[in-house]
Amino acid sequence: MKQRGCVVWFTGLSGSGKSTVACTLEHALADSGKVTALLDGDNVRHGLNSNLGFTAADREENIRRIGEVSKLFADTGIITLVSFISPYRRDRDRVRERVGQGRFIEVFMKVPISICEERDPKGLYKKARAGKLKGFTGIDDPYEEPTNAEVVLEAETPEGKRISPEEQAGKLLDYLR
Ligand code: GGZ
Repeated sequence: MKQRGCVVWFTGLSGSGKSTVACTLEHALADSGKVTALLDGDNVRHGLNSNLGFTAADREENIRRIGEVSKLFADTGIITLVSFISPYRRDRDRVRERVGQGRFIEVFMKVPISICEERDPKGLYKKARAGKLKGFTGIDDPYEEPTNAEVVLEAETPEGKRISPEEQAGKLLDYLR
């Protein structure tokens, strides 16, 4: 039977764990025989969108193109995992409309900037704080939190216990099922 395509759209700050969870989820889906694709900065910003930077207009165009590509993938029945900051609500909502309600699953990585900054895997927060990197999301550029995300993934329980990427991906898998 043909599987039903959809777009699982991860949004959140740099360092919030979007790509890690997307990758973990992709492996779990592949293990159960699903056909998936993963779009993230590594395969899109270096190719299709290599002419775009981080101004508001460029981010908007980045998300628009990714939205169109993810729709094409989903239309062919692929479970398409998409991992970009996508800081503007309006841009995400446009993709939701294009892909179609019910096929667009917005996943909000609700991780406080303090945790993202502590992780800082590429040292970008440090650079932004030092004024060496301008327009960095969460520091001197906006991030608009989703108000209608289908799934919200947090980094810690209310008691302060860390939630692993495997646990986060598990919650998403339950939702997708
Ligand atoms: C935010 C930036 C910036 C600025 C470079 N602001 O941790 P990363 O490195 O791998 O994730 C960030 C990535 C964000 O690209 P997106 O395509 O997801 O952004 S958007 O959806 O807003 O278009 C970060 C790096 O690129 N990066 N400069 N100024 N992140």
